[in-house]
Amino acid sequence: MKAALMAKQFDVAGRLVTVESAGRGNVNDTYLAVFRTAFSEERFILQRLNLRVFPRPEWIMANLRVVTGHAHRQLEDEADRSDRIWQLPRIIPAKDGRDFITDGDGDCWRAISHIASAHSYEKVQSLEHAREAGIVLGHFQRVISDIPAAELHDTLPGFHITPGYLDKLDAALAAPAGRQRLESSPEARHCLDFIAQRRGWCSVLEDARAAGQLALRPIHGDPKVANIMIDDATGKGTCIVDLDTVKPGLIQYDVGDCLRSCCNPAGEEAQDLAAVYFDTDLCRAIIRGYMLHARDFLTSADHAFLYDAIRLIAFELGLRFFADFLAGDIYFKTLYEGQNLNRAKVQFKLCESIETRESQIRTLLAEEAR
Ligand code: GN1
Ligand code: MG
Repeated sequence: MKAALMAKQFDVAGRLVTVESAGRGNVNDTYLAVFRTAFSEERFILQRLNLRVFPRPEWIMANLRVVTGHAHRQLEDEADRSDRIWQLPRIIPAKDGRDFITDGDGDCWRAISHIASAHSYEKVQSLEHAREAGIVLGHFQRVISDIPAAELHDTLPGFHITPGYLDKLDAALAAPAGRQRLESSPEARHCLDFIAQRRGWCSVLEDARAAGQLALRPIHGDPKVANIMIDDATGKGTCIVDLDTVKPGLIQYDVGDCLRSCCNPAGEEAQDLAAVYFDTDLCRAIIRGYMLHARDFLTSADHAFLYDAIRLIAFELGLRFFADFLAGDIYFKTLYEGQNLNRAKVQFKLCESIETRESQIRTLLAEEAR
């Protein structure tokens, strides 16, 4: 298997024991590699980068160096004052010293250290888990807050700029194959109506940014529940992984993404739409945890746009899945026909649930901001 051959190119002691598929990312392929010597074992995460989504792997790795270097120094400085041992993976270089390798097919592979004795979950497990997710996000945003924007490449231009995803949708619909996919499914036509009713509103964050109300800061970009590692021994969050989308953005993208992911107990892949809803108790727990670190750096305008962010990122992810379904599943990996349409329906159901709970959510956001 190719992953095994690639694993052997990285600089760890011992001989390869196993390489197994790990994680359920929608973009990159992820494996866990295990190496042993006569007296030790080393595990690392091996990934094949999806070059269709990330065409500049050298930028991904340069950013990863900057972010992990900065964060590791900061974590070290704060270690004595911290309520836990915070972690963050490091890059494992190839034996020839490079940060990634390219195989004969042009695929790109990189290795990062494995966070031992910790796990992440596809769905939120409890109120405590939700609170930890909020703490981890706030802590990470604070730790990376002083990385100068000029030191980070834009690895994914247009990421989280919602109106840009409308353009992608329109392009997919302009192609005969896209039109056909739409016409073949009443559910797809329903999704399109759902989007049409929210077209005018969906530039809300970009408008606020253009008007100077919201400022860019380094953000994680993808703080979904599956990227938050929980320490097996203490139940506390220990780190956030998947750092490929760290770049300057609006903190609202992160808060919205964390909440749309953690407050839907049925998860992103739910088959039963009736089980999908936005749980406001989980939302309160996350915001409470998040504010422990974020209260100090959030402006009053930041607070004012949090509700819109929660609604928007659920809508945006639904839009992204839906546009990809119409385009023929070229961005998000799928395991079955219609999976991206189903994912879109889940996010739109969640978005509706957020809309019906607007006043409750606004009230709890105001209460937890104090
Ligand atoms: C993708 O590959 P993964 O699962 O870490 C996507 C995120 C979505 C997420 C939804 C680079 O992340 O934006 O929120 O799927 N990442 C990219 O599960 O597009
Ligand atoms: Mg990701």
